[in-house]
Amino acid sequence: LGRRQSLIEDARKEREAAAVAAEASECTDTLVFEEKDGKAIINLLFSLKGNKPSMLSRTLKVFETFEAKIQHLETRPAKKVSGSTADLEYFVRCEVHRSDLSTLMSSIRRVSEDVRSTREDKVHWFPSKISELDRCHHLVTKFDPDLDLDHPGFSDLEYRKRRKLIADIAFCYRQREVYSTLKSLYPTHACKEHLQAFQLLETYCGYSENNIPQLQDVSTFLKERTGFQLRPVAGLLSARDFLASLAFRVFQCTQYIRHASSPMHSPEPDCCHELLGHVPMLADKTFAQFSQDIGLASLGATDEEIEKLSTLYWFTVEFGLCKQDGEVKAYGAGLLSSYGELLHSLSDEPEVRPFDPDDAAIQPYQDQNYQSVYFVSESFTDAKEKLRNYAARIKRPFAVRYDPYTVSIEVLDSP
Ligand code: HBI
Ligand code: NLE
Ligand code: FE
Repeated sequence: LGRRQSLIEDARKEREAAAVAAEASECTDTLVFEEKDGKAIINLLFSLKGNKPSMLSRTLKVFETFEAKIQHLETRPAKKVSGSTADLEYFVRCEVHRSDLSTLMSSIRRVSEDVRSTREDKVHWFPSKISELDRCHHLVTKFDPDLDLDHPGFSDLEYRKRRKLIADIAFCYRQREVYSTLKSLYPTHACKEHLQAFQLLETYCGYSENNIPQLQDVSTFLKERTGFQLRPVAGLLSARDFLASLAFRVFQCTQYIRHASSPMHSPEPDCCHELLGHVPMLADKTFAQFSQDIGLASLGATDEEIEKLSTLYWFTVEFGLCKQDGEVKAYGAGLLSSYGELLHSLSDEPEVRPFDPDDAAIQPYQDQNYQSVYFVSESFTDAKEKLRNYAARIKRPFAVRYDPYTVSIEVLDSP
């Protein structure tokens, strides 16, 4: 008991540290208005501590200390925030070394109040160059076996050590069970696009029950088929970051394997899920386009829209069914990587509705166990058209276009 208590205590401390770190990186990422040669331009709003005029010079001193070049300074009537006594707020536009940004921010927070970026009032930062996906690194910690007390592997120290090491041949054993059971179900349960790509992956990419292929080899294969590439990720990302990657045809792949106690279903993504569920589907042209379209629709979207798009993603890319030659087959990766749920989804237990983005985007779901509702599409082409129609109705003050030549996002009609 004492041991468990101290594990819980350690986990709490780590979680707190992670939250502080996440907040720190979050605020500087979203702050930057423009970035050039290691310098960042930021737009800040703050009010004075205790509404004392003398605090203004204290705050400006901080900018001086960091050699931040103030390009614009303005006093404005404060927006009334509850609990705040400030009647004025200050707007500063300045240029600062990117590496000083987070210390500058924490120093300003110490001497003034309600420090925020004007960006927070507008749209969310989103990547516009493929290299900026380096900034899409915000992990959702809820499935981390080191932090989540309910994680099936939480009290299994050996497992947690393995998760940290990630690649280990000892993993092959469970892989074999998952692999061979799923493979025997695919001919009757998987859509034909999956079957075809799976065959190719076995022939050319080292897919087999005794081998977990290298991410790079699989990525090269996909790139030749549909331009999708794989990139390693440590765990569950925020929906915003995960979807942004899809806009560039980049798929973020976990590399650890599910806990051996539940081979037939894992609540979180693992390498079985990515390699057996997602990769074969991403080898299909129409499906690849569908995936990128969701990603493009997510760029700069509001939190509400992200929630809807991620729900749409859930009921299509993860748990979608489709009609093929008069039968219903699975194309969702969450089904194709879980033999428990693959059987369940095509049994007569769950409710099955025709795919309609407006309906699917607001359907409540849980991510711990099998789904109770699935959506069935007429075809990928039909699903893609319906999604495009849905995305076109999302209100954004700009439009985005993906330029495949430069692998970057063009923003049109920027405000
Ligand atoms: N992160 N690594 C990873 N893999 C996923 O499949 C994933 C994610 N973050 C969010 C997410 N999926 C879902 O919220 C989607 O609905 C977007
Ligand atoms: N339930 C899936 C599986 O067991 O492979 C993973 C789903 C990830 C969203
Ligand atoms: Fe997935």
